[in-house]
Amino acid sequence: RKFYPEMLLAAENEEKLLAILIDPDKFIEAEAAVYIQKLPEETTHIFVGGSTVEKSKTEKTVKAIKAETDLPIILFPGDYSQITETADALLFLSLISGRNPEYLIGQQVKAVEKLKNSNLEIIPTAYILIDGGKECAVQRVSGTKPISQTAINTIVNTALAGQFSGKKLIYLEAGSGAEFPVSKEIISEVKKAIDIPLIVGGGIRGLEQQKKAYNAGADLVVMGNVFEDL
Ligand code: 1GP
Repeated sequence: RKFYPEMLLAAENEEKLLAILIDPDKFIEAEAAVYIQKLPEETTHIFVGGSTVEKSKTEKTVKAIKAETDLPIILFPGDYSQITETADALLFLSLISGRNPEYLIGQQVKAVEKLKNSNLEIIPTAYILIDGGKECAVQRVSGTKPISQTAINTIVNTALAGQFSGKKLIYLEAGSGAEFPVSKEIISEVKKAIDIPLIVGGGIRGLEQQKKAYNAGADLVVMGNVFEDL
C-alpha cells in the first residue's frame, strides 16, 4: 500500500483526507488503544513526528500505534534521528520557506544512511512555514523566519519553486498550536497555482476550520494539538 499514489488519486477525485499528528515526546504507549479509539472517524492517516524527540521514542510510538490500527503511519520528522523503518512512509521534508542550509539539504544528507536500504516510501515534500501569530517550534529549531500571511505572492512562488524542484507535495504549515491557521486566501491561491497535492496544518482546532481549509483547496488537513489531550 503506497501513500503517495493514493493521495494523488484522492486529490484528483477531490476526496478530503485527515491526518492526526502524534508527537512521540508526548505519547504514552500504554494509552495507544484508548487514543486510537478516540480518533475522529474520518481520520485517514497518522503522522508521527515532533521538533525534538528523544532517541528511539519515535520507534516505540509507531509500534504502539501500529498494534492498534491499520491506518497508514507517515513520519513527519523534525530531524533525521526520528526516521524509523517501522512506519509506512516518510515525508522527506525540505524547509523551503527558510534559508538555513541545514534544513534545506543538511538533514536530508544525514538521513541517507538510514534510507539507503529502507522500505519506507519516501515522499519529497516542500515544507513552507507561514506566520501563525506566534513563534513556533519549527521556527525556533530551524532558526528560520516564517513567511507573513500577507505575502501571498511569495508564498505561491515558494510553493511553485518546490513543485519545479520536483517535490511531490506542498505542506503549508502555520506551526503547531498556531494562534491562527493558514488563511483560506493563501490555501486557494497556492492550490490554483500547483498541480501536486496540498497539505495544510497548524492551529486547525475544529470542524469549522477544517472545512474552511478543505473548501479553500487543502487535500489533506493535519491536526495535532486538539487531539493531544484526548
Ligand atoms: C504541526 O501542522 C501540524 O506541525 C499540526 O498543528 O498541532 O496546531 O494542530 P496543530
